[in-house]
Amino acid sequence: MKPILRPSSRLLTTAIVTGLVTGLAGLTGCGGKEQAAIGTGSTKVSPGGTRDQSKWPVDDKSMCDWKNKPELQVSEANGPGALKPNVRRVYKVVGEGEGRKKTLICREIDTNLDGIKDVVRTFNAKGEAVHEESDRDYDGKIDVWISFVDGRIAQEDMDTNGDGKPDVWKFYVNGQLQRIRRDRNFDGKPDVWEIYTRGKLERMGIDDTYDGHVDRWDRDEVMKYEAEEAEKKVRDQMAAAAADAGATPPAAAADAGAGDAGAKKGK
Ligand SMILES: [Ca+2]
Ligand SMILES: [Ca+2]
Ligand SMILES: [Ca+2]
Repeated sequence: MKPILRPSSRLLTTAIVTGLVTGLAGLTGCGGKEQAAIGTGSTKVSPGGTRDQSKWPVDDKSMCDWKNKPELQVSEANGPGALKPNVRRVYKVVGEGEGRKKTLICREIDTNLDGIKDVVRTFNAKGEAVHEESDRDYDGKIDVWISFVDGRIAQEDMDTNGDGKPDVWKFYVNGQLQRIRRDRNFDGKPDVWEIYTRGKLERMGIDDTYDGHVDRWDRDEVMKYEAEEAEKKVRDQMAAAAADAGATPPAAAADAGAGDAGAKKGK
């Protein structure tokens, strides 16, 4: 009845979010590829937020530092699918009179259109991205931190267990993934080291005793890990599709006995 956009399926939400990514890529103007900073099409709503765009909260949990700073200029814009502004840009004004110009220093977006900002990016005087923080699972806590060098992604830290501290560290050189460190027991220290060549996992070192030293470098481990990840992805996708259809995930049920994934090869 109401003329508002109400995503009724994960597919539609994904389409909106994808549209947003596409829209954003054109906005950044920073040489390198736009790192996908957008959620996975989750229908989750951040604390204090709502999918009803007519009821968005007054406090959007801004992460740009602009309040009480009259020297800064703020612009609000509607991204794709947004009926009210969900993109905020903060500019610094430099110079006087004719030589006056404004530089973008911070941009923040409400990517899932729930009225709460969930990704913020800062820029240097050259207009290059410097740092980004985002709440990709929309639980109200930052879980991804990205650093840029010369406008290209250099490091991405991620919190996968929701304790607010990173446990996956990804390192990039010239925009390409080189290394990943993982902290499996969440003690703040890495215990898996992965080496990538041309974006593909090449070697993996495992610290089984959690003393900070690699116990084994394992190529087989790489194969097993990749097979497990591939299977997990398929299972997640099927479960998500089944959940959307309002049915019991048949794939997940049928798959219950297939825990010994290692032997299976991806198709
Ligand atoms: Ca949001
Ligand atoms: Ca989060
Ligand atoms: Ca963590």
